[in-house]
Amino acid sequence: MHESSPRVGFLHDGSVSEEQHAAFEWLCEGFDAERVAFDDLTTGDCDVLWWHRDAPIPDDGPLATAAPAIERFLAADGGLVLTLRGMASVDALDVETVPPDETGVHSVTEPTGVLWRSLYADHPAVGEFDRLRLPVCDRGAVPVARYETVLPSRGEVLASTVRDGQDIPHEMTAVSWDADPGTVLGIGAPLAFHERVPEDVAATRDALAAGCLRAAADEPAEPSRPKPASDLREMRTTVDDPARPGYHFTPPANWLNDPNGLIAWNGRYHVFYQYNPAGPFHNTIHWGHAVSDDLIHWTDEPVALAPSPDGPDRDGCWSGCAVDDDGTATILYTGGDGRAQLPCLATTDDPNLCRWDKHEDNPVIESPPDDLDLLETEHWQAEFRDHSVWHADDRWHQIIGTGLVDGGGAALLYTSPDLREWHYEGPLLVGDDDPGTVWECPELLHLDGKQLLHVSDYEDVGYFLGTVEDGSFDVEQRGLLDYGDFYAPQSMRDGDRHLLWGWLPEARDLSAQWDAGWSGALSLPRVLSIGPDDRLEQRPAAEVTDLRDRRIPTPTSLSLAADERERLADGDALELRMEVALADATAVELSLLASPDRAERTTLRYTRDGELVLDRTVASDDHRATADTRRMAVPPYDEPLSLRVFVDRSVVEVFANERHCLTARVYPTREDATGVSMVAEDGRAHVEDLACWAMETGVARTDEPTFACSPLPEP
Ligand code: DQQ
Repeated sequence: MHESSPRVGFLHDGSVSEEQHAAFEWLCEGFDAERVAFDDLTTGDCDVLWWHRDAPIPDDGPLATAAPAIERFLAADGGLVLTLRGMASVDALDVETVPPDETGVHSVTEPTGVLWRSLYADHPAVGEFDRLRLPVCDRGAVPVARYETVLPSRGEVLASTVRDGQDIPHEMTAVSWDADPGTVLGIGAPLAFHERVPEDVAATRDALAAGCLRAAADEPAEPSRPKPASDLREMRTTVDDPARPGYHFTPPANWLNDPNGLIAWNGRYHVFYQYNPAGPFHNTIHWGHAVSDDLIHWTDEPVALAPSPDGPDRDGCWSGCAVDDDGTATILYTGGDGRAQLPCLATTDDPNLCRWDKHEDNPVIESPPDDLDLLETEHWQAEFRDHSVWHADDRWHQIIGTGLVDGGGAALLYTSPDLREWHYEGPLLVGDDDPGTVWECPELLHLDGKQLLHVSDYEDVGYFLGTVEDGSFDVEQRGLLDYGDFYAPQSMRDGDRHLLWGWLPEARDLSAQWDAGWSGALSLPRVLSIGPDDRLEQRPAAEVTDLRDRRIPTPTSLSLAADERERLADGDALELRMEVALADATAVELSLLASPDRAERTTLRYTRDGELVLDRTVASDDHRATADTRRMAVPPYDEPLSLRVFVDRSVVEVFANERHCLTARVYPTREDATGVSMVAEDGRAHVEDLACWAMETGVARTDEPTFACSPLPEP
C-alpha cells in the first residue's frame, strides 16, 4: 500500500454527467487519478475506487456486471468511496443487505452537511477537523442517499445531518463498512462539486472528500455491526464525558431509554433497554443488554433484539417485558412498522439470554381492539404499545398502553392460554386525565396483597394502588412514583422483592447529547413495598450500600444556626443520609454540586410547608441544560424528614421518608462544582444520623467479563 496520496480510480458507466465531470476535475487537482469504466473495470494499481453517482441507479445497470470486479478489489484490500446516490448501491455490491431508505434529489437552500458522531471524532476521514458539524453545500438540487427509519445491517453509521445550524440526527448520511479486508465509505450527504459554493463551505467539502478517499485507501474500517461485547466495552471507554454517571447504569455509547425485559435468570440479573446503535438519539430502536451478579456492577452484552428488515418490527423493537414460561424465557415487545405498532413475541433457550428467536407468526395480536376509539396520530394508526404480563388463574394476563379519543390514557387487558393467542377482555383502567393522554409502559405489580398499576403519560409516572376484580381496577390511592426526570419504569421480581428501575432522560438539549456521545441513564434499583399504613414505600435496594467506597468524615449530628452555612463534603459521586428537623427555621437547604463561589449549584430545600424543592436554575452555566425547579410534598409531616440523596455527576436521585422520590439531571460545567453544604433559614434546625460516603464509580465493567455472548446474527 502506498505511503502518501492514494491513486484513485474514478468510476463511471460510460457517460459522465456535469457533476461527475466537476468532481473528476477536483480529484485531479489533489490526487493521482484515472477514470475507470464499469464495462472495462481494470483496477490496475488503484488504491481506492470512487463512485460519485448523481443519476438514479437503474436495476439492470452496469453495476451488476461490475460488482464481481469491485468485490475482488475489496477482497484485495482496496477501498471504495460511494458518494451522492452511490451509497444506494451497497446492496447491489453485496456490501450490505439493507440499502438506504431515502434517496432522491433534494433542494439545498442553506448550509447542509454531515453531523459527525463524537464517538468517531478521531476517524481518519475527519482528521482535519476539530468540530463535528461540517456543512459541505449550501445551494442546488443535489441527489442524496441516506438511512432514516432503518439502519444498515452491517454498516456503522458515522454521521447524520446538519442543516442550517440544526442537528438532524435521524438523517444518517455517512456509513462505514468493513469489507474485510477492504473498506467502504458511503457519504450520501450533498457532497457536490458542480455548483459554486462559498469558500469556507468548499474548503470543508474538499477536506471531507479528500479525508474519505485517504481513509478508505489507507485505514481499516470501523468494525461492522452487530458489535461483540468487546467493542461495546471499547466504546464505553472512548465516550469520555464529565457528566456521565459513575454508578448509575448508562449505555456503552449512544442512546438508552426505557428499561425492558427485566428478569432474574439462572442466578443473574438481566437488564435490557431501548437502545439506538446509530447515536445518542431516539430512532431505530434495538434492545441493549447488560447483566449483573450483584445488581450494582454491570457487564455489557451484545444487542439482544434488532429490527428485522421484513418483519413487523422493521422500524423498531419497542418496549416490552420478559416472563418465565415454564422454563422458557419469553419476551413480549412492541414492533413498529410504518404506522402500525403491534405486540411481538420472542423466546430463547440460551441460558445467557443473548440470542432470541422471534416468533414466526408475529405479531401475536393482529390489530388493536376495534370497539374502542383509540388515539391516532400523524405517526401511528393507533397508540397501542408496551406490555406487562403476569400469570394468574391458569392464564396469562397482559396489559397494553393506549389513549382514548373520548377519554384519557388506558391500560387494555388481554388474556391467553399460551402467550401466543390473545383474547381482548376490555380496559383494565381508563384514566380521568385530559383527552389526548396516552399511557405508555403500563405495569401491574402484585404487592403485599394489593395491586399497583403505574403508567407513564409523557410527563409523569403516575401510580394507582388498589385491587383488580373481574378485569377492572378498583383504585384506592394514587400518586407519582417520582417527581423529576424519571420515566417508563419497569420492575423485576427477585424472590420476594419487587425491584424497579426507571429511565433518567437527559435534561440538556439534543445537540449537547450529540456532543456527549451518549444519552440516558437508569435509576438505582428501587424496592417497592406497601408500608404498615397501607401506603407505597420506595427504598434503594440494599445492595446499593455496597457502592459506598469511603466514609467522608462529618459530624453525625448538627445543630444549624440561623443562616450559617455548614460545609459538609466535596464530591460528585456521593451518598448522603440524614434526618432533618426544622426546629424554628422556615426551611433547610442542602446545596450539592456547588462551585466555591456558588455560581453553579443545585439545591434541595425542605420547607415548613412539608415540601421538598429541587432547584436547578443555576445548576449549570451551559445554556443547553434545563434550568427549573421541581417540587414534591413529603408526608408524614409530624416527624423529621429522612433523606437519602445520591449524587452521581449529572444525576441527583432523592429518596424522602422512604417513600417519595425526586430525580434530577444536572450538568455543572466547572470541575470545582463539587461542594456540599447546608444552611437553615431564619432560625435553627437539627440534623441527625448524618453520614456521607464517596461512592464507587465505573460500575459498568470495561475489563474482560466472566462470560461474553457473541453478537446477534444479522437480520
Ligand atoms: N418508549 C418506547 C415505547 C414507549 C416509550 C419507545 C416510553 O415503547 O411507549 O422507545 O418512553
